[in-house]
Amino acid sequence: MGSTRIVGEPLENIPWQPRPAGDDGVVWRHDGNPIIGWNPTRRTARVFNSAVVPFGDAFVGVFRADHRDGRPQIHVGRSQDGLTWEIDDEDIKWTDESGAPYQPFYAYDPRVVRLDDTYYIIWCTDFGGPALGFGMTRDFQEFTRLENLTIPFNRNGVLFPRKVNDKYLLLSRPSDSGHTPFGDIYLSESPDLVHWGRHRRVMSRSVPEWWQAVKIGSGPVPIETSEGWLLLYHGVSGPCNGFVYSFGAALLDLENPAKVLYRTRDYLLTPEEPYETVGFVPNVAFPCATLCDPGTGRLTIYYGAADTYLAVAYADVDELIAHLKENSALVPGDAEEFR
Ligand code: BMA
Repeated sequence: MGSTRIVGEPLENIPWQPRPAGDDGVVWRHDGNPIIGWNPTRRTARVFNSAVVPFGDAFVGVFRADHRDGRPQIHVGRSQDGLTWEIDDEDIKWTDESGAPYQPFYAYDPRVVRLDDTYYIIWCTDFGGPALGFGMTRDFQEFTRLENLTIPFNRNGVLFPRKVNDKYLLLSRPSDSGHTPFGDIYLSESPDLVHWGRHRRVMSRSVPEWWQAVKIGSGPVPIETSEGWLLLYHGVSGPCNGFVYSFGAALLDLENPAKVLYRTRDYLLTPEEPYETVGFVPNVAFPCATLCDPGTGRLTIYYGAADTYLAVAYADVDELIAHLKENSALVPGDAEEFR
């Protein structure tokens, strides 16, 4: 571990493989990818863009699972090693705050963040159009649905893992009702996780770097480091036959995360392997979660591949941040607060 200090609890059992000899990438793939393949449970056809967190001495996940009727739902799964998963065949059963049962019509692309002893789940939900759904659990057995975080249209949301200047912070990506040929990352703050305001545009798509020229969206929960908040995000390019989803990283100012300090000029990972380039939706690498061990700087990235598989990649936080600083390209507006 080098000079970057990472804030977080030790995670000595983090899934990990060293960079293979001859690989000079900042991010490298798990050699057993994909870790979840077609038809993982009786009801589900494909598990992909999913969230993983440490839980006790093992791991728990909230998985995007597209059912065989084609509709996505979110399911819980458990793992001892973070790589081999037992996924529930049933979707999460919610009650609302009054105790009444509630089920979203669809639910996808979950992110999970722990704040104190509560795990908050954000997903894309049906609210007369896609919007950010919100709920909580303490034990991954009982789930309480909370007020939606946004009005439509918004499909990508993630909370920071602590309050900053006494406010909860949410990154999200306002969009439209279709496949959205635009999209920037915004920050909103809240005193109570219910009322959101003081919106800021943080980062916009980047016209010169074509891999992120169509739209960008925040990925996993930002990681607090001495150099800033480390954010992985997906970037989309638009060749003639559809979108291509890659991912990169940014560092946001610790005290004012509306300010971008550095941002990858080149993608960190783009679809290359068969499980990324061939599937239900070809050419998608879509990160929704990371695990990080502050002691070693090991970073394990969970990403959906081709809207079909769940895959894992690895990085070293120190190397990633050094790479970011040396290969950064901000776009106009990035290092300011866009109001
Ligand atoms: C986005 C979301 C993601 C998906 C991606 C590629 O709009 O629906 O869940 O991975 O498209 O299909």
